[in-house]
Amino acid sequence: MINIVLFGKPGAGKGTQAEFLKTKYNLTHLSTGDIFRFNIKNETDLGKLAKSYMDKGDLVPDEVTTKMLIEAVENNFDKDGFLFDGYPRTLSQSEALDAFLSKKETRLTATIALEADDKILIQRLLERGKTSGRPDDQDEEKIKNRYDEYNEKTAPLIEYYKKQGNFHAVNGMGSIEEITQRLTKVIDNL
Ligand code: B4P
Repeated sequence: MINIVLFGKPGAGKGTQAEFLKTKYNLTHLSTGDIFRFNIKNETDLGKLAKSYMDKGDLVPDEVTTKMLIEAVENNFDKDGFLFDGYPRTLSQSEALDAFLSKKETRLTATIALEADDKILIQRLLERGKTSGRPDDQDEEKIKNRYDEYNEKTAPLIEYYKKQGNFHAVNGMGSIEEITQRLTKVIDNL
């Protein structure tokens, strides 16, 4: 199995790159953001709860997110591995994922971070906000809050994964195709 975490700030291109990588490497793509948005669209209880956090640019609580992610993994053991997009985002989520994968007698193969300047990322999100209908993409204050959440809760994971020896940083600036090529090079060498 090959299990990859795509890591990065909001708008870094995790979802964009995952679309290509999941097909090339026959991986189950699990985007916690997409699963939440699916539940919001269908007005489920989980969706209503997630919406109250996501609309403000806050992270959804760990217990809720981890339970949902583990259920999604359990139901999708039919491909060559997993591409985790937007999970984990906190230390508690990383520990929960490691413990769960170890119970399943597998582990993370790599955490790959897409790195880009905040200015460029904010521009991407505001651009997407014009058409996406996502409240968290439309307002600079909410976007700023998403970056504060990232800096406080998600950035510490870089050290966590560096210590595990499976962290790879990739330049996330340039065309979508250029970035795909950089990611492919890293994955092919794992
Ligand atoms: P996510 O859905 O994960 O979204 P994201 O951080 O906005 O996006 P991503 O990095 O995937 O960017 P994308 O490719 O779309 O999270 C949304 C919210 O859900 C969170 O704020 C949180 O509330 C909640 N949530 C999700 N997971 C959670 C967790 N684990 N714990 C708690 N809460 C959680 O790219 C963005 C834009 O840039 C697109 O329009 C794209 O077209 C464009 N783009 C991408 N690459 C480009 C490039 N190279 N050049 C130009 N434009 C590019």
